[in-house]
Amino acid sequence: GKCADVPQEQKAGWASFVKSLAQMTGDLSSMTAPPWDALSLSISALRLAEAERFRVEDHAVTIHLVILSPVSLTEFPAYWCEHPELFASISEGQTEQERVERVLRWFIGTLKAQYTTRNEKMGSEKKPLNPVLGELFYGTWPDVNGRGETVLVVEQVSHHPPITPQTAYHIENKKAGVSLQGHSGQKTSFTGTAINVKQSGHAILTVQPKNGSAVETYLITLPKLRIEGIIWGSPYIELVEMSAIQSSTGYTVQIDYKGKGYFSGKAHSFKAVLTHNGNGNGNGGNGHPLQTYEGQWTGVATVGGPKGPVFLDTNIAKEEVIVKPIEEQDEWESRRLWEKVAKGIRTGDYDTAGKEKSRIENEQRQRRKDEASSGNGWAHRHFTHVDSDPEYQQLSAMLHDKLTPAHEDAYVYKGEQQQAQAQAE
Ligand code: HCR
Repeated sequence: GKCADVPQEQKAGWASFVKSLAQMTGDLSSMTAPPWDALSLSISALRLAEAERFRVEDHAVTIHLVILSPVSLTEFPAYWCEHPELFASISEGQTEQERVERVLRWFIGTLKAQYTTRNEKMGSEKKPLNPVLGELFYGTWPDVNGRGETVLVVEQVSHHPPITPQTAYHIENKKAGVSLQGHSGQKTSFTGTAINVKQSGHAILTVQPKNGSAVETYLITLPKLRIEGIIWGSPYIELVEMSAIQSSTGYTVQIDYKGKGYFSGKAHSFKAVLTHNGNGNGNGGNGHPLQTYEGQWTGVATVGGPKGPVFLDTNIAKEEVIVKPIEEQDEWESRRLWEKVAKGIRTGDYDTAGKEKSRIENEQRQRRKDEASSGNGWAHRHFTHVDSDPEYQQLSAMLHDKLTPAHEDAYVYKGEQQQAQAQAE
């Protein structure tokens, strides 16, 4: 075979990982616990990561295949804003339709960062660190050219079964009058060749239009994804099925995702259709398409057909979030909390990474036990849990194709004022 001179035990590493995925199927679909715990990537993957060395015969190069990422899932909400100018400019749209188009442009512009960053930075999709309850991530994007400063607050708000682990986030540009509030979690299942990931949660975008129009809200649903390339040892993401954007102004965007071999034949493709659910005056009312947008969420998208004008070129420069140096961080802030584990993974010292990871996990277990015996549960720092989100309820009712359940819970941002108050008390 191709890897003939790769020692047997090294080849076995990835194969046995894939096998272990297959054996998980039943558990994964039935359990709400973090899927990657079920993949038992904690200890065995650390060992596996150490063992994975493939030699590509023809070029005689050694590829180190490490499936662990040194980055926690609490950092991921930053991907929503790596184009802060697209986010800020939503409120500058002159009409309702222009604003929903700007929301779509910003949303499509986030996908590349959300789903391809690990491939770009680390060579393939990796298993992120599984956040602990109460883990925090703070960041900012500076005010450049008067666009206003954007501030990100993330908190891991649930962790333990039977509740699906959820990450809550709030992103706001006060000057622009644009904010995003959401939470997300994942449920996974293995198909035999790929991992299917269903995202739970949603996001609500709130916009105060610069022209003085009334405040608008937009429900953003989260796409399903599929991790392909597992058996080849080079996992990457493809988005599948669809997601939607529903505006309080009545505009709906339905976005269909397709990979290679479908309508465009290109990987990472999408087609979005804009409709309005109002009475309509012949132009787009009652769900008739008003406009379409298509292309690749990793490349160029056009308006009104593949030959139409450019809607968005996702290759525009992105701006990574700015985070305080680790020494100045709170002990619950992600990079400080995971510092030693991350360093271990980065430097290939999986022994230390493993030990540090166990230390954190044991400490968490003890905390939960203490909380159970004292009767004082963990309190969220930045968010308040609500069983049914009224904004979600209103907007999801406007979505024609019943893409979403009628009710969903939410984690509402407490805001700075309330937090200052809580701290003073
Ligand atoms: C599925 C995934 C964890 C969740 C990650 C999410 C869905 C988190 C919310 C972000 O907004 C978007 C996002 C992007 C990531 O692509 C996705 C991760 C990809 C892999 C990871 C699995 C749990 C790890 C599986 C292990 C494989 C790669 C070996």
